[in-house]
Amino acid sequence: MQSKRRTLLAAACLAACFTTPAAFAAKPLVIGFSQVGAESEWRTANTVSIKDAAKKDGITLKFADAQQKQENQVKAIRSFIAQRVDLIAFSPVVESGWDTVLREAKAAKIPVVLTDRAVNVSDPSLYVTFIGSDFVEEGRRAGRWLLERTAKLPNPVINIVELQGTVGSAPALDRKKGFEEVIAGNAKLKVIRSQTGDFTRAKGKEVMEAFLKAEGKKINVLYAHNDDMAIGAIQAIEEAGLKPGKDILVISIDGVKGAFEAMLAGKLNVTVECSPLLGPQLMQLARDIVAGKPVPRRITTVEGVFPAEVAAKEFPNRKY
Ligand code: GYE
Repeated sequence: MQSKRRTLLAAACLAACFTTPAAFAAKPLVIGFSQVGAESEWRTANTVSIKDAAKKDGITLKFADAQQKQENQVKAIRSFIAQRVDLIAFSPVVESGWDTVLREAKAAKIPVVLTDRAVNVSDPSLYVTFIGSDFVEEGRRAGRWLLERTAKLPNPVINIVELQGTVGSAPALDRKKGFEEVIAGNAKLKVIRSQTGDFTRAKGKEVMEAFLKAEGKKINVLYAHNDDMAIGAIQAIEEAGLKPGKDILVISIDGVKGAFEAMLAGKLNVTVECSPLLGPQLMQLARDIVAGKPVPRRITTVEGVFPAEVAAKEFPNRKY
């Protein structure tokens, strides 16, 4: 009897103790986020989405910009581990070379979430989940648009130049792969030059200038792995006295406002959507993971394709 009463009292006290405001006030969640850099309109929108979502949810965000260098990301992750953040999220600039630092995070029992880009690691338990687009599918969508667009053209051969994203990055590897997979079935379509433009406008322009110098009017199509490189290349095409969107078909990926403006000006033919608005989902995931809830291993962003013909109608709806 006595001991039963004591147990009840203890239970009441426990409940009371944990419901007093001071004891209950949960500490705000702390997330360390290592961003790739600020190389494109897409990236800027992604950073804004993550910062805004953290602020809205009362989450403390420690944000580090790696300026497109893996070594800076490794340093940032180590510093998040040292600060004992609740969760680490990062968008890995390249796919490989993450095993060591992710093992350090695991040893410190800090969960890791990948956003936007994937990694290649030997042990899949080194991260909890990956949220982002299916880049191979984006490449396929770009390829399918080209197949359809060129199906009726009389040209015996259609020469394509490709501006790749950052060397070794998931979107560059996958967008190349998906596109190649689709056009492989059509002997008319040939990639005659393919080089990296590092996802930036300046590099896109520079490399397109070199392509034009080498191949001149032979080029029928430009496939750029992101809008920024396409926008830079459009300038190079115009400076060479050609009409982007007409003399050279221009295909790119992301769907940023700059791409819609280029489509409205008749200089870009299509953009394949890749959404950077990952912030709200990331915050929700972080809360669930820290609370011990199970989360899916892969969360794929839902996206569309926007050809120039729908640009005017879609433009007002664009959020980035
Ligand atoms: O397409 C590009 C950016 O990883 C999906 O990185 C992202 C890519 C995006 O620089 O514009």
